[in-house]
Order: sequence, then C-alpha cells, then structure tokens
Amino acid sequence: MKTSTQQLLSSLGIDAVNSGAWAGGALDTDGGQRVASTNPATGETLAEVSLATRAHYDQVIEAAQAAYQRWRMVPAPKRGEIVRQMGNAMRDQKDLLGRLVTLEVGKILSEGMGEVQESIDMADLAVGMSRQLNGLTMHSERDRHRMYEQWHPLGTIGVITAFNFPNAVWAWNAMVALIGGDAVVWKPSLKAPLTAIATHRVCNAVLEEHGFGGLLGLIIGADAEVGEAMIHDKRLPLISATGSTRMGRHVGQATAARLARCLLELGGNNAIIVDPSADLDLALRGILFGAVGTAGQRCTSTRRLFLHESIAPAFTDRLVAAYEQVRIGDPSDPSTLMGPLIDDDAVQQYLQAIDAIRQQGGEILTGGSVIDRPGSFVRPTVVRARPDMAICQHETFAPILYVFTYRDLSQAIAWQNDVPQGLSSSIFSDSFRNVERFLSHEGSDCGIANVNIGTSGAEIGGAFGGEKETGGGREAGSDSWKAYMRRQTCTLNWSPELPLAQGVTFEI
Ligand code: UN1
Repeated sequence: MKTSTQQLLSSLGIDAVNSGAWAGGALDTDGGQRVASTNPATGETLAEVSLATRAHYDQVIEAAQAAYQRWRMVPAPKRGEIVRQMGNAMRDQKDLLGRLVTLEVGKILSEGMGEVQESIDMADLAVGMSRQLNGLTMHSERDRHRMYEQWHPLGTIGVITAFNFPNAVWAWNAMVALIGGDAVVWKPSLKAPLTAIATHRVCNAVLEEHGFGGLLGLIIGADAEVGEAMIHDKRLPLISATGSTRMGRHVGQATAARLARCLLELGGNNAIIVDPSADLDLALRGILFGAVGTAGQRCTSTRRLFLHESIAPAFTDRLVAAYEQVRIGDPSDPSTLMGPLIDDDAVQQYLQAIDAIRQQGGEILTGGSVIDRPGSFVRPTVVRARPDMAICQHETFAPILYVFTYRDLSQAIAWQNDVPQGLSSSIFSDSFRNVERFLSHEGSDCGIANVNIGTSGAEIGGAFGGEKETGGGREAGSDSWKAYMRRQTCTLNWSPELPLAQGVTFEI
C-alpha cells in the first residue's frame, strides 16, 4: 500500500483493524468476524473491521437512548449550534474525508469532495431548520379555546446506508434528526465501513466536547446479526433505509409489523427525454454526467434515454463518440471521469445485464465489456433498446444506458413512467409547452422532475426521494424534518365552561 494511503487513513484515525461498534468511543469487538475494506480501483485491502455482534448492538442503542434523554431537552437552536460545529469539523476534514470516499468506493475525486460538501451543506441547512421547527396554529370552534401543533423529538433513529454515498446519506438523516432532538444509530454498508468510521469520529468529537458522546452510534455488522435486530427493535421508532428495493421491501414489512415508521430511499430507473427543441450540447453533457458519473452507481443515475426521432440518429452518434472519450481509470487522478464499480459482484451484475440485453434484442453501440486491469473496471455502455425489453425495467447499478426513439411526447412520458421505480426524471427542451406538460399531473410520475438538468446531482435544499418502488420517503431539505419528529395537536381551554366539539352535549 502506498504511504500516502496509510497517512490518509491514520490522519482520520483508521487503524489496520478497527472496531465495528462505536458509542461515543470504540467498543471492544476484538475476536469478532472481520471484513476487509478494499480499494475497488486496485483490489488492495485498505484496513479491516472486526464486526459488531448483537451484544455490541445493544450497548450502542443503550448509550444512544441515555444520551437522548438529555439531548431532547436541549433547546433546538442550541442543538443547531452543535450541528453547526459538526459542519465546521467536516469542513476542516473535507479534503481527507473526500479522498477516503474516493479510495474506498472508487468515485472520482471531484465527486468524493462533492459528497462531503453535501454533508456540510446538510449541516448548514439543519442549523437553519433548528430555528424553524414550526407548528401551525388553528382557530378553535369553541369559545376561549386555542389549538396548535407542536413537534417533539421522536427518539433514537436507525439509519441504514448503502455503499454509494457512504458519507452524505447518513448526514441527510443525522443532521436533521439531531436538530430535531433525536439520537441516531447508523448501520453503514459493509462495503464502505472506513468512511463511516472516519465520519463518525469527526462528528462524534464535537458531541463529546459538549458532553453528548453516545448520541451518535455506529454499528458495523452483518445484516442477519445487527440489521435484523435494528429493523425489529421497538426502541427505534423510525428506520431510515437507503438501498435496493428488495432490502426496502423487507425493512418496510418489518417496521409495518411493529407499526413503526420507515423512510425508504430505494431503487431508481431514471430517464431523460430530449425533445426536438432541446439545446443538444447541454443535453449531451447532462446525459453523460447522469449516466457515466459515479460509474452509474447513484440511485439517481440516468438509465434510460428517450430521443425524439428527428434528432435520434445524429445525437446517438454524438453520444457514442462522447462515451468513447470518457477517461476511465484511477479515480484519484483529477483527469479521470469514471472510476471502477464497487466490487466484483457489481462487475458480474453488469455482465449479466449485458447478456440479458443481447438475448432480448438490444444492440450494444459502445461498451459492454470488462476492462482488463486490476480493480473492478467496466466500459460505459450505450444500448439501442426496444420498449419491450424486460431488462430495462430493472435497476442495474452500473453505467448502462438504454436509448429509445419516440415520435410524440405523450409516448415518451408514458414509457418513462412505465417502470416500477419512480425516483428521478428530466426533460431537455426549450419548448415551454413540452416542459409544462412534462411537469403537469399527466407528466413525470417521479419524486424528482428536472428541466435542462440531468437526473442526478440534486441539491440538498429540496426534499429527496421517489414514488412507487423507490419507497415514497423524503429526506434532506424542505419539510423532510417532519419525518424525524412527532406531531402533537394541543387544544387549550381558558374559558370557565367545558363546551364539547361538534355541538355535542353531555350533562348530568
Ligand atoms: C444516492 O445515490 O443514493 O442527487 C443519492 C444525487 C445525490 C444523491 C444521490 N445528491 O445524485
């Protein structure tokens, strides 16, 4: 391993073997089963984590519960002040954390830095929210009565995250939950445990300074051991989970069975429509970032492209030419545009999709193969697809783009919506009518609908999430904080009488 890698890891407090359970400080998980975190660009091991067991899990939850009892009584703007300091701590460490994201999950450096920036932005947003956890007031129908809503903390929140945003998706949840007065226990992906440990350490240090060690818990363990414990745990009133639709269905059922809440951010199958009026240079860049960025491993990655028949032939040629110029390689080299997939399993899934595409009559215009070098590298792929190809209904977490040709916009919108997922969507158009149609009730059915922007790279200020099999959850900005708090409706009587609502009388 290069010395600079070792330096980076040790600057962030990562050892050769790390604890998988953190409640304030690290718990002793020695002797537990170990997982190695590997650099997907080289296959080399970065460090190991000794996994947490059910007993460690209980310790982490108990510490969070205890810290929560005190934290919920801290005034929200003061909680915001501590979150502000957390944001600054991440600012100070942005370069190191961003480089670690690149090392551990293989996204290019600019995206690794962007991811940490997304967490910093979340902290800033949450600081503002901490002064705006506002409830409504209502006019009571009764004389000298007052009604209002107030928002209380919910408790300890379980957060399950995927490998592809190993830092920011936790921050979407944690920053908001913290200002809301909650504790947070995080179960990160076993494919990105080091980023989780480093992120936890940076943010926890701020809490420790204020006497709230344990409020943020981290539990790195097997799904069967700690994941199952988490989703069935009555002490956790909300499970926020990001990952596959299969995982989300399981989490949804487990939380429904105990009537707890869940917030799901699952698969996407995001499409871009390009109409004849579109600025095609802009569209090309938007498609390329959406489909090739993060090697197609964002939930918001562009997977389907609908081109109007009048522009399709020439534009497809330009797209293929652009794909062939994408610099693939070491993600920490600033000139690289596409790094590796996360691991060999992901490469196998890519290859299976390529097989299915061929069998189902798709024509591979570029890509479709593995790159012969160490690490999990594949070629970004453009497919001329047919609307009836079953594979196009699935989210393959890889850089594969299905291109379709359409005649009229209603057909393109219908095709776009005709998938089980409903996360993100875009239209490139300079036609006011087409844009408004795309955004209307009969337009995109997704949680995110963009114009002249690709499907990925959403800002944190908006509510993030999608419909149908994407799970319906909303995280990050807007009024998403409500998911992390409980609403209480209060009716106060300051009259000497006891009038009943709806005119009911009940007198002895
Ligand atoms: C994800 O892929 O799980 O909109 C999250 C985006 C990012 C977040 C993606 N801000 O692409």
